[in-house]
Amino acid sequence: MTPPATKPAANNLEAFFMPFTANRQFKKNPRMLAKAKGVHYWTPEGRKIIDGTAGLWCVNAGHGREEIKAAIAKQLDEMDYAPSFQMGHPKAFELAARHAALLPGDLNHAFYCNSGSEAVDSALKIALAYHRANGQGTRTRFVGRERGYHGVGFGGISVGGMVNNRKWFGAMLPGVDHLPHTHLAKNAFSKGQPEHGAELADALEGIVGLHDASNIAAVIVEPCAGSTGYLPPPKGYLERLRQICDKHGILLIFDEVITGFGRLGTSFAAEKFGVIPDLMTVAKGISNATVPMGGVFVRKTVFDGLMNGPENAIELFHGYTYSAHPLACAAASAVLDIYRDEQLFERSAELSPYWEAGVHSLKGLPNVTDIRNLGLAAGIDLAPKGPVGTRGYEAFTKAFELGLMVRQSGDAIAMSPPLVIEKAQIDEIIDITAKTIKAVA
Ligand code: PXG
Repeated sequence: MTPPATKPAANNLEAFFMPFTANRQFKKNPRMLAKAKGVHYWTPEGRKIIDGTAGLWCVNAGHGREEIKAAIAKQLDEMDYAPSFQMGHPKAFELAARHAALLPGDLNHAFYCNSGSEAVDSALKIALAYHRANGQGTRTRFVGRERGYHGVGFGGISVGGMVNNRKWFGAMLPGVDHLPHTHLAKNAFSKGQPEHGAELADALEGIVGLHDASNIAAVIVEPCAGSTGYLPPPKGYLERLRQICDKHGILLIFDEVITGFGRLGTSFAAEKFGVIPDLMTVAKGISNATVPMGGVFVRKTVFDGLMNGPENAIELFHGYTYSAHPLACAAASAVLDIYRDEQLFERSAELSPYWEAGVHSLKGLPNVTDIRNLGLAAGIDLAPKGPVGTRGYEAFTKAFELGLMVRQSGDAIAMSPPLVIEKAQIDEIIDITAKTIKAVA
């Protein structure tokens, strides 16, 4: 059948199967967004909402950037699509060279895909292929972390540590262990990196003791856990993880889908903490969320390790139809220009103390049991009220009603405004958050 001539009524919400949403509840009382510019959204009725979360942690340079629009339009005029399998187009190579120049240490190769979930699956596969190419094909196990979020592919949920994202889906990757999460009660209300918990990284030694390093391919962690409600790494934790991985020849993967591209006041968390992973996954801010894009940044040693067969052999049997899509590459390159010209990573660092003071001013409000921050993001824990997530959901909907977009994870709310936010707008976010917390008491 050809598509029907008539369009369905504009208010027919039935057909769209919404992701990560209570479909029936939403469709009874929808929250719609119709327009975005700068750090604001507007509802179809014209109500203005301040974007406290940069969309879903992704619109780092703010909404409606003309420069990105122009770059995408120009690319669309020139060439809409080109394959990247045994073919190439200049923008992909240019973008990879620019990313390599931005990356810390010897991370200097870029593999592209279309989302964070794909980036994670790609990184896990690159790790396996690398070990096999180097005569260590027994290294097939992965280590993730409790409360980790690595997207929704089967690889990502296997190494991830969010129970609701795992419990429905049965079969997962075999051979995965999890480090303990780093949320310690004694670190409550820490400003920036918490003092306690570096020793939690030592659990990796236990896992090595159980399976032997010769069976372990890689460890994957978010340098600062995002989705679970924002957990900055304890001081010394990432350094310790790096040391243990080095000692045992285990690859370290940083999932920087949220921390990449300025969120922590540096290009990447790897730069901020001075800890260089072997592989880094990115998405979101890479294209300012205009065209879907993800990537895996690969250290020279890992890339070189894969380049050791005959020259006519494909080194990695992996890729996507839309790997390095020309529109995504054009957008990502324009985004890099904005980050550079407007010094947005530096701006994020400069605003961080103001942001920190703002979010910690919420201490003492009813039911606030912890506040965490690092860079331009924060997590606020609220004491549960009845089933887990009840108060969190109330806070999320109340904030939206009061004109602020936040994220909810259980009974925590997370915020991560666009890096172009002004101080007065931070004040507004804090003010509405305070009103929200009081309203859900
Ligand atoms: N890794 C990390 C660290 C992420 O935060 C992904 C991978 C997956 O990316 P894609 O592009 O496949 O969604 C993510 C995504 C939230 C929220 O509310 C977080 C994400 C996505 C949607 C909502 O915290 N992170």
